[in-house]
Amino acid sequence: MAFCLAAPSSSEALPGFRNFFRVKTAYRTGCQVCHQPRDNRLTPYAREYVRLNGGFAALDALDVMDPDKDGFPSKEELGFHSNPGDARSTPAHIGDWLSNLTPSEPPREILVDLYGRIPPYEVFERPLKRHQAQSLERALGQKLRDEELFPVIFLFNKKGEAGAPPAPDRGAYAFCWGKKMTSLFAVVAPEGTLRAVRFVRLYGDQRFDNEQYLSQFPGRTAETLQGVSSPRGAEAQNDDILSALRRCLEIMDVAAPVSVTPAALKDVSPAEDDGWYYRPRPSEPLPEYPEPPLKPLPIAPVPPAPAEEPNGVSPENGTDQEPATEGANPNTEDTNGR
Ligand SMILES: [Ca+2]
Repeated sequence: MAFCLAAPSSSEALPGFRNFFRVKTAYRTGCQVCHQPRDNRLTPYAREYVRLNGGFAALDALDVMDPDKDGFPSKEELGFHSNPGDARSTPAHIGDWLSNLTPSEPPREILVDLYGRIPPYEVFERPLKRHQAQSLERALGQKLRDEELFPVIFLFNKKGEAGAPPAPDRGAYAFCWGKKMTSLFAVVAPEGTLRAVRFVRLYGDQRFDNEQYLSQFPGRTAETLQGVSSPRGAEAQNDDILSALRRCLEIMDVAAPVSVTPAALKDVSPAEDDGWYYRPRPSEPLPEYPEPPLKPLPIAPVPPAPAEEPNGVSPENGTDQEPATEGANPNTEDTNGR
């Protein structure tokens, strides 16, 4: 069995991070705020985000900073949909970084490793509700990170296969936030036990990414993760990994339990939900940049308003204002194998 440090595609950002950032911007962005498109290295914006220990507090602090040193504070850039992580993108020349946004994807190489191919999958994206987060924190005995409030969960083998199992495998990214920042992908079988764990990115002790270590995970649950033994001398990093995985499994169980129904498989914009989510503070008026004029934003147009019923009530609930970027992506079908 091959274990590898997966080489993420140039567009990859962990989907949870991207959704988290979307709460900041109120529009969907690409991964290039935080990753260099050429080699996936962190941008100045992301390096500063990490240095500030992430979360909403870091985003707030970054508002008044200019990490890409293009002369525009991040908050101003985001107001104009320019990229605060790329000096070539400014309010006057935002570039095309918001075109061709990719949908959230599971790690392809890891799926092939686990299943022998990329199985059909659905994506479940819904922020944790406040009561869900609070009960999780009580159960875990620790606070969730801000980024963890925006889980992205993949449901495999949900449909489209003859003889597909009645309940899907579920998969999600887990992220270790610590001295050795590391990301993993965990797949859980319908009965609630781990099917496999793989590293997406591993920094620090490379002995974690071997069969001896990873073979300890199948069959375990959040409760039995502590039995996973560490490479000698790397106990602190092992604790970080197990803690991140435990939170990931608990979040998965709360956000997308095995009984999750197709009707729930809807991408919900955080702005539509209960109102407790982070909102950027009201901003001061932005200066004008008349020369050259701002181009139309390169994002998918808002779909035409639905026809009104005779009673004047829209047949849709009318709250989903998210541009249909993902559905319009020609790669979606290939990605999902549908
Ligand atoms: Ca800037």
